[in-house]
Amino acid sequence: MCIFCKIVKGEIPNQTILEDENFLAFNDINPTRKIHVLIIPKEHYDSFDVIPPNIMSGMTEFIQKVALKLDVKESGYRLITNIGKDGGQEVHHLHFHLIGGEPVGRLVR
Ligand code: IU
Repeated sequence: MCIFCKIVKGEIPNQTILEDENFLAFNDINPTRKIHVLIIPKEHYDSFDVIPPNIMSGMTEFIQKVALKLDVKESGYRLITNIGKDGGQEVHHLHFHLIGGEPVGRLVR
């Protein structure tokens, strides 16, 4: 079973920010910004690339609630989802990184 599925089942502890029947938001174990939260569907999908489109509407609504709870709606934040090898994905259970709490900087090469 994948590590995020174990987190969903409560077999590995996490710092939960928000949870509902279908989604979970928890602090990244290795934060890169003041706020670094991972948002996942409880059901396992390897990545954004393979999720049914209808999952995204619930996910969008949930992410907006997470942003509200983190109080970053006014200041702004960045959402990232890494996909596959070139995308730098390390955990193969779909997750969005929500980072913020400070200016996160531009995407530069
Ligand atoms: P990526 O998009 O797959 O590269 O990101 C995986 C993230 O999952 C990364 O930021 C890790 O710090 C984070 N993480 C975690 O929060 N808890 C864990 O048990 C593991 C990884 I493994």
